[in-house]
Amino acid sequence: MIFFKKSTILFSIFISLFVLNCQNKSKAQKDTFQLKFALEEIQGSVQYKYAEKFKDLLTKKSKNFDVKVYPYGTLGTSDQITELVQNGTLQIAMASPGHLGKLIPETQAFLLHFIFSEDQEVNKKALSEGKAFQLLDQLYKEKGMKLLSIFPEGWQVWTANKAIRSPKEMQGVKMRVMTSPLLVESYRLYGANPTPMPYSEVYSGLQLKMIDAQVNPVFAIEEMSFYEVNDHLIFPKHSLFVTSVVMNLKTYESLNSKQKTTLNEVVDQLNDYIFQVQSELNEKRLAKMKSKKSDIKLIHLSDEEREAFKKASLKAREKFKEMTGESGEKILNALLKDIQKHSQENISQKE
Ligand code: 6CS
Repeated sequence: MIFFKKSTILFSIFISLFVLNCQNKSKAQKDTFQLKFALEEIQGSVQYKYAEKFKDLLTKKSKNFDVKVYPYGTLGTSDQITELVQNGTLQIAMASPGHLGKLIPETQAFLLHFIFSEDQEVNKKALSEGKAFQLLDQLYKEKGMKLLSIFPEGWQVWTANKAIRSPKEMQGVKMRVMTSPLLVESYRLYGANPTPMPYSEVYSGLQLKMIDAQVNPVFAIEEMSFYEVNDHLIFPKHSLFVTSVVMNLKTYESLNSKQKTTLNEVVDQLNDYIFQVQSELNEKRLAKMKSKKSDIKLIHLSDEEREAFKKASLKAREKFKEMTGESGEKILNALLKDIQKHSQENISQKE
């Protein structure tokens, strides 16, 4: 069970910053780039496996880098971690649009429902190689961060204390969502009562019945034990969990061109690796949950059932445009175009 009190979080931030500061001094003397890499997820997660592999590949390729990984729970919430990257206390972090949308509203394009392909290979390509990535790079820079990568961590799945197969059954459900405002709008359109809160408060929120349901990929539902306090797992295939990897802009700019190339090569290499990892982890963790809780109820929505949610979700695209104006519209159009392009490529490759 995961449960962090606010005072515990503040205390661990204080301690961590103290430790980070001491490390900074000793590393500066050695003339090595000390990259402190903070995660929004705990040990063993998709983000953790990414960061460990990043560390392994980068430090093998170059003696200029030293990487220290800080899993979730050691430094603070997603918002706090992002702030620490912006101000240079940390050098690298995961920044998921589910929270980052408050700072860079355009990243909420990735939160829209029913825009991704059912073929995950297509989504992976559209996220990592697309025009949307290039457009977002500039927006991240304006917030003091270099966008290194965007990748999917799996389908979003609902856990709930009852079966939900239609917007009717979603009426009034207190659904915990991440803190980006578009998520609140999206679940309101389904008739739910969306409740934004940090990741660390979800387990106790479910346990104390402050919320009825939450949404996350399978691997996270298992490692955060949400299935212990919700007995229905509902697969609507309506949205993907997407994250971005960010670096403090000044740190990135202070690298020489060889160091930048090394870093970018590692990040490129990680795209295939992490895609494989998330796919395996989501599959294995589902089996693990089923074996630990044999009466867990799995519900896969039919095409017809998904269609009813899709219909209800369409207004969120207008909301997104209202929130982000022309720049958001450009990014959404680029993303949709890339998804379509890669879908067609994949279909013709299979023929
Ligand atoms: O639900 C959340 O807030 C979190 N879920 C995952 C899978 N990763 C990070 C994010 O903060």
